[in-house]
Amino acid sequence: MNNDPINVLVIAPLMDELTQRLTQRFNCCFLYTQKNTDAYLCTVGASVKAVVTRGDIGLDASIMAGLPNLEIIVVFGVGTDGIDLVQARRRNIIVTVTSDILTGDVADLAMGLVLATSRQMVLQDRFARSGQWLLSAPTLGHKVSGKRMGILGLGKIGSAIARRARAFDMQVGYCDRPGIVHADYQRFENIYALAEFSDFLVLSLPGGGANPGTIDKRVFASLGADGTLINIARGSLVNEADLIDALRTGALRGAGLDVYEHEPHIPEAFFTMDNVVITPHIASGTKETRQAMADNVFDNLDSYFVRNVALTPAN
Ligand code: 8YV
Repeated sequence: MNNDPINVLVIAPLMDELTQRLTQRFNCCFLYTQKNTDAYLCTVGASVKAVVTRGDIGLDASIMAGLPNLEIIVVFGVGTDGIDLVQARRRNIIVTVTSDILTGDVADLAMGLVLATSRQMVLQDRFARSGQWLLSAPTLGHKVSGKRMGILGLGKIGSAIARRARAFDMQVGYCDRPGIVHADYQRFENIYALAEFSDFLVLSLPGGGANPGTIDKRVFASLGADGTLINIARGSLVNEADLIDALRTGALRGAGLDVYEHEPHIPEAFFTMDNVVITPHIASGTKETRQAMADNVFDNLDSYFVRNVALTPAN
C-alpha cells in the first residue's frame, strides 16, 4: 500500500507496468482521466510535487504555472520541446529525460525507413501477398549503399545514424550549430546546401531545435526529384502541405516518416502514396527500450524523493 504523501501528476497514459509501479510507490493523480482538467488542477494543483509526462506530449506551460510546488518533471522520452524550459529554469524545476536509452532504436528505425523507402519494402510486401508476382514482375527500387546521407542534427541520435550509414558505405554530410563539428563527416553551413548534397535527408534535430515548418518546399527543391526525406525527429519541423505537394508532383522521390505535426492524426494524403512509408511514432518502440525507459522514469522519481538526486537531468 502506498502511504507516501508525494503527489505525482501523470499527464498522459504510460506503460501499464510503469503506471502500476508509480501508483504503488507514490500518490498519483492522472490528469488524462479527468473530464474537467481545469477543475481537477484547481483541486490537486498545489499538492503536486512531480509531473510525469511523455516526450511526445510535454507539459503545457499553463498547467506548469498552475503547479506552484512543482519540483521535478520526469519525461518518458528525450524530447523536451513540449516543456517550457525557461519557466522550469526560472522556478528551479528539474527536468529529467531518458537520455541515451533510446538512441540505438531511433537510429535503427531511421535506417529502416531509408531501406523501406528506397527498396520499396512495403510496396513489395503488398505485391507479394496479393499474388501479383504470378502475373507480373516486381518494380525496381533504388540503391542505398554508396548513396549520400545528409543528417540535420548531429547529436547522439544523428551520430548513431551516421555510424550506421557509414556501415552501408554511404557518404555522410551534416548540418548543426557552429560548435558541433565532426571531422569524419562533411559539414554544411545550411539546410539547403545539405539538402542539395543529399540523396537521403534525415531529420534528427532535438525537439525545439528548429522553427516549425522549417523543412519546406525550398528544402525539397534543394533535395530534388531523386531525394528522400526521413523524419524520426518531430512532425512540427516539416511543412506537411509542402511535403505532400512535393511527393505528389515528383519534386521529391519519397519520404519515410515516423512523426507528424498533429499526432496521432496522419494526413490522409499519405495513405494512398506508394512513395511514402509511414510508421506511428515507434522509433523508440521496442520492448527492451520502453522497459528501460520505464525503469529510468521510476528511478529518477524515486532517487529524487529519497536522495534528492535526479539521475538523468536534462537541464
Ligand atoms: C517517445 C519521443 O517514444 O523521446 C521522445 O521525445 O518522442 C519518443 O521517443 C515518446 O515520448 C513515448 O511516448
